[in-house]
Amino acid sequence: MVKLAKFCAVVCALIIVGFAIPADAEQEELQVANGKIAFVSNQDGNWEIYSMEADGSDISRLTENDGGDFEPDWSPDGTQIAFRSYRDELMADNYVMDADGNNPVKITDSPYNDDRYPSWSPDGQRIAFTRMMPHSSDIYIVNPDGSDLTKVVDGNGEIFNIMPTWSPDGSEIMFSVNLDPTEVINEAYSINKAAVDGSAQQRISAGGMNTTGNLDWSWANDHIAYFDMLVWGLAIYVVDKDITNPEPITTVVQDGSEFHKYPSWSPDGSKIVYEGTLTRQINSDIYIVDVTTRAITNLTSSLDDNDMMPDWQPIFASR
Ligand SMILES: [Ca+2]
Ligand SMILES: [Ca+2]
Ligand SMILES: [Ca+2]
Ligand SMILES: [Ca+2]
Repeated sequence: MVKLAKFCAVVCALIIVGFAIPADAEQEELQVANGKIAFVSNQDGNWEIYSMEADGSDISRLTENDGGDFEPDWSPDGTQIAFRSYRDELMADNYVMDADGNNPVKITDSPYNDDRYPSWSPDGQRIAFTRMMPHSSDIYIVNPDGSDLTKVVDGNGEIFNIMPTWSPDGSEIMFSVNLDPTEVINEAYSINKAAVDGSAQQRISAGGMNTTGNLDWSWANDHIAYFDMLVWGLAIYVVDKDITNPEPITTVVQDGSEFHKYPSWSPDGSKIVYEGTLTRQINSDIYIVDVTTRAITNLTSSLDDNDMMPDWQPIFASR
């Protein structure tokens, strides 16, 4: 009996291990990890996009031209970056380039409109963005090669719909709605959601949420990071996808001198990188906050210029 039990223990273990290893290995290969951070800086005189390691080291310039380059957003496989640029026109268009800055391609072309806030879908097949007009803005979705441009949310000449972010399953977009840009009172702003074809649009924020956007929906933990305008200051908040129970992640001195904005989740959902200007600081830096411990790290304290609009690169590592 003892021998049989031993034999069974060995064989059963082999069977379990035999089946378990390939399945686990496959899952581990698909594990998303935190890569580099892309950001915008004027350290070389013009607004350019840079990348750096998540500890602030190894800064490398990815764009070099006389027009402003803004709002980098990594593709979900971490190989490309979508961004807004004024390199060709007075009114910005959206572009896609490789992670090292090579092969920039213009994907929108609107001579009389600013195209802003490009946001990559989780499957990498589509990019949502905002087309600004004098009194409103619309949300469009386009392929990363510029084909198949589709308007999905219409501001009807009176509503600003800005900064789209995608749900983890890619079926919905969430965006910030601003009824009147001159109005900074609660009810002027809301967070809305729609299916990717623009149908089923609904307001999901309760009255009183005072956000101008910068929404970033985590595909790891299904929560949304955004900034909230407190009294004379901006702080980073996290909220569940139904926009209930907002939780402050950073705190600011509420004297109008401290601003935290442009939050971007780490791909593993544990941290948020953001643009911060602190009291008595004359230029902005890139900060990381650990969502659990609230520990804060300044990645660009050595850079005497404005460092802003960070976005965290997803990479896929087998552990
Ligand atoms: Ca530039
Ligand atoms: Ca992003
Ligand atoms: Ca344009
Ligand atoms: Ca700085």
